[in-house]
Amino acid sequence: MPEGTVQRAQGRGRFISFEGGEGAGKSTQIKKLSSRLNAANVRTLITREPGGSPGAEIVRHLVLSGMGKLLGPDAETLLFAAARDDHVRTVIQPALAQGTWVLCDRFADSTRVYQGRLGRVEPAVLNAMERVTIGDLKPDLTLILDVPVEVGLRRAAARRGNATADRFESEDVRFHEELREAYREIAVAEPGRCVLIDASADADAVAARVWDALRRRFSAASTASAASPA
Ligand code: T5A
Repeated sequence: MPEGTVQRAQGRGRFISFEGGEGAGKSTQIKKLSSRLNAANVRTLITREPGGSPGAEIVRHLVLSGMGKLLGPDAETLLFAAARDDHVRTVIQPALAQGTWVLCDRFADSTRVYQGRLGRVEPAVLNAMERVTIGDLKPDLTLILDVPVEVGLRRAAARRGNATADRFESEDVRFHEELREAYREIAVAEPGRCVLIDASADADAVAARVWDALRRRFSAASTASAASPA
């Protein structure tokens, strides 16, 4: 979108989460979006889950090492919730309050998909954890990057090089297929918040689709009363 059509952010910042399977290109797109928003005079914070705050980064190390898997899906969900609680309180909320746009690599949808759909953790448990950790905080926009499983796993393997696959990358192909399906279902169920982005093209083409989704969601015309990218 022409940079001029994005309004300068005023008041509370916008909260944008990126979701998708392994190697979908979330980190790559977050960096590109941040640069473009900064060029439009929008202050951004790039962060991630699990992690994003000192306390949550410790939990990240635990879960990605496979420790959470040993404890079982319910306990692993509690670990993600503990990390999110710290991250939301100490990083996300303060940044939004200062008018900064928060670009978050994964958020609560990841728990819904990985622990809920794949780990079979009860929705009641997930709802209770969300009440505690995020309360009313929902992303203003969630971009779900969608790629065929083999493409995502190939990208993740190429980026990893000789390092060992982490706890979730090492799950089988059926796991990743179900993961993709679960994300597509969220996009259909919550069209007001989520946009499904075909992320199989080259990174610049995907970045153009991401920008277009932002323009549609936050342009002056569609958000007359709110702070918009702006
Ligand atoms: N998790 C997380 C849960 O189970 N529950 C939760 O509540 C939360 C929050 C986090 C893991 O934790 C799980 C989910 C995850 O398994 P992570 O290390 O943060 O693990 O990994 P991911 O979030 O999966 O992210 P990845 O780093 O694997 O992938 P990205 O960020 O989607 O992809 P990116 O940008 O690093 O790109 C991967 C490679 O592909 C290239 C890049 O250069 C890079 O080499 N690439 C492209 N190549 C071609 N075309 C494009 N369009 C490309 N875009 C990127």
